[in-house]
Amino acid sequence: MVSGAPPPRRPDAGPVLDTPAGPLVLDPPVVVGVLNATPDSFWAGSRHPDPAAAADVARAMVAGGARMLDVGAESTRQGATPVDAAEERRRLLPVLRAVRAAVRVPLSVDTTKAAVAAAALDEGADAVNDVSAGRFDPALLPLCARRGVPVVLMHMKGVPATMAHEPRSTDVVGEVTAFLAERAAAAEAAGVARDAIVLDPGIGFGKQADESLLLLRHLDACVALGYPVLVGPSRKSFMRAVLGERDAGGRLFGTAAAVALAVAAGARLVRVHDAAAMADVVAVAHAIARAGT
Ligand code: HH2
Repeated sequence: MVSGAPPPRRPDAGPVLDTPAGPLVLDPPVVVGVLNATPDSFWAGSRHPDPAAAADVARAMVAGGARMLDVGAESTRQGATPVDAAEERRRLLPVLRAVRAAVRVPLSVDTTKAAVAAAALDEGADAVNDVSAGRFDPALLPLCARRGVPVVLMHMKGVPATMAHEPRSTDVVGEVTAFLAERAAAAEAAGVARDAIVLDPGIGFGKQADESLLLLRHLDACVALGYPVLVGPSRKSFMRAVLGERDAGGRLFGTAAAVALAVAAGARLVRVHDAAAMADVVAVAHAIARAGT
């Protein structure tokens, strides 16, 4: 039987993000390709510190269906050593420049530091992806407000260096949704436009594997906050709970499962390492979720 109406969506759930590169329509959901200008990101296949090689990867991701790219220069993997703003800029800017020259899609910069974000916006980045949701650097949200760019606000418990040892939550879904609502309010109080805010439950960030599974299972609770939701399950270690102790290289199909279910639950953006493969997954999952509506 074909069911009637699609699941109710709040009218303010923002189907478009306005970026300096142009409007980014979030329906169908957007594949965000990950490009890391790092020597130490958790998935070796995402490390592209050489600008020319990064530009080639960016072109290939866009040709494969990525409609946005996220460029970072500081790993946030569990146990990562933090880098200072000068080192982060030194890694990031040549890669960002090369990627900007190579593709037209919106680029976000994956950083928690206002100084790095400002330099990236000056080099042509269009959005900021802050895994600390504006908590690590109080200048970051006001910067996004002044520059009029979208910002991704992500939930993380603790800091990357120690987050593997965070205590379990008794209600991870409630905790994450309350946090995201509070950070969205903080962003709006800092002057960020409501329709420039994207929320992310932060898969793997200071969570046990089963907590990440629960957050994906109940992604509708994040979607119900009324902002576009981004999820980043790509190749992450929460899949160990299901797939066993294989490394990130063995988690492509597990990623596909997480991406498909996230799209069915209403995710508007998926941040992934394998853009072309996940573009197909998103397209089919979205078509199934919308069939008959
Ligand atoms: N995950 C990573 C980094 N940034 N940003 C958002 N908004 N959501 C995520 O899930 C997310 C993120 C970790 O992935 P990656 O960048 O590939 O690894 P590393 O931090 O080791 O560079």
